[in-house]
Amino acid sequence: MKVLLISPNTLTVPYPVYPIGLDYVAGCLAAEHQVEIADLNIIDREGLASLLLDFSPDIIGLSLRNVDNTEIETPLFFIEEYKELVAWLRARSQAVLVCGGAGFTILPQEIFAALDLDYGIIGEGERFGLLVDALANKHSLSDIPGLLSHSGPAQVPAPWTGKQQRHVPRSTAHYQFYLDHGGMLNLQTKRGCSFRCIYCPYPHIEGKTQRLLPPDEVARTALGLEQAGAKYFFITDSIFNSDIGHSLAVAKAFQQCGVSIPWGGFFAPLKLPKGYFKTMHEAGLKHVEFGTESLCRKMLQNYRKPFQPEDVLTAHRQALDAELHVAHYFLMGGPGESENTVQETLTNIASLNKTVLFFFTGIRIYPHTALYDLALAEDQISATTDLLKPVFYESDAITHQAIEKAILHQAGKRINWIVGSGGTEAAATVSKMHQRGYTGPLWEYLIR
Ligand code: B12
Repeated sequence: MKVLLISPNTLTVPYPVYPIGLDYVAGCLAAEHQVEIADLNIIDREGLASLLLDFSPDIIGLSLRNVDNTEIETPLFFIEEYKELVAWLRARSQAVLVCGGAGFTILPQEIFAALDLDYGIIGEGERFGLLVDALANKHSLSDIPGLLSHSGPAQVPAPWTGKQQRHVPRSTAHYQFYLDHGGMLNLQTKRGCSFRCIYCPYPHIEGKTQRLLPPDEVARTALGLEQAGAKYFFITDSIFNSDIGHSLAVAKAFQQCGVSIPWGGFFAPLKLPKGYFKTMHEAGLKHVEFGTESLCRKMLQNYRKPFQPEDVLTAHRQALDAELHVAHYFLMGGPGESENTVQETLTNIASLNKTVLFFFTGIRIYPHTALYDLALAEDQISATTDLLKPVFYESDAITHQAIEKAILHQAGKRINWIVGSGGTEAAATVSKMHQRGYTGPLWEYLIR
């Protein structure tokens, strides 16, 4: 079979993100199939039309990562673009159209209904290999877990336990766009999230139990990407330090393997062993992005975060002591948020020195979360509410506009307080810096 995998994600906020998911999808295909990857950051419509003509794929796999930008004040919604792309592909190709990806996994039925697709695969993309084999051999598709089709909905599949292999393309052309726009490629060291934060779809996307990749395998992939020109890695794990021992083992493997470029990722401000960040720093860690969400004790409890405000301050200090660049993300407006809880967070933020703060002031309601159940019980949504277009939770004690006003008031002229991802203005600055050869996430230039 000839398989064309397409990444339609051309969003440049906060910077262009390499479509790592498709490397895993390509890696699961049996050797007898031919595979091409078309990344719409690299190839334009004219190029894609030629590829469709020359390669003539039997199956097209579409990676649907982002549904929207989850920003209440400056919303972007991508489904119309995907709809247009699917119609465009249908007009030029007879190929079977299959969709998957993180965004798709959150709202599969809704996206399947909105786009003219043949199949959708919920969850990990490794099942795509089963579909391709079954279609090639005209076998029944009924026992492929998580496969959505016109003959019916699919169950959420159990975590993939078969072979999982990242296909790391050798041609530099495949990466050049990312090398020219910040030099950042990405790495996964494990799948799954066992935290229970009420608003978060990650356990649904990746599974609730953690599956760890062998550290030496991660390090070998990292070295391959470094040799292909990467200047920086982002570790895409939901929370890199949720398994402290594994994160340390990965860091050690980087050192043993000779990985020499800097890297960063998402961390939780948990209680950490002494010297944790120092060891990480020695292995190349440069940027720490803490998913702090609130500095109000009651709100952290309401969100079911596994840490307290004092843990945040300790982890922050430990990271600074290890000479790392530190950012904190805040998610405000959840159940129980009020003027008082917002003020508590803003007051406690004063203790976070030398940092960048990203504020999101509305929480998108995702299915399969405790926030969904709560919004249902509070009649904010009904069982038939279409959540494809973002619906944000409303606290009955404060509006998201009032939260934003309070943040902006407290921020004053400080440039290290950013609401959302910074929008088009930040994207333009990032793009200029990339043109001048700056690499990495770049928020470190805003640290105050
Ligand atoms: C890491 C991450 C980031 C990092 C990325 C850094 C980097 N250099 O890679 C940063 C912080 C920059 C970021 C930014 C944003 N992110 Co983000 N991010 C993630 C996260 C945690 C992991 C994504 C990832 O790479 N996973 C690892 C890879 C291997 O998995 P994968 O791509 O999902 O692919 C697997 C499957 O999905 C599937 N698959 C993928 N493609 C295909 C195709 C087919 C055909 C099939 C069958 C299967 C398949 O197979 C793969 C292997 O199993 C996810 C949440 C999550 N846990 O998934 C959010 C997530 C993807 N992000 C999200 C969003 C919204 C954003 C932003 C728009 C936020 C913002 N306002 O700035 C931006 C967009 C950036 C951009 N340019 O696209 C949302 C998307 C959902 C939505 N509402 O649209 C998610 C799901 C988080 C959430 N809110 O729930 N993000």
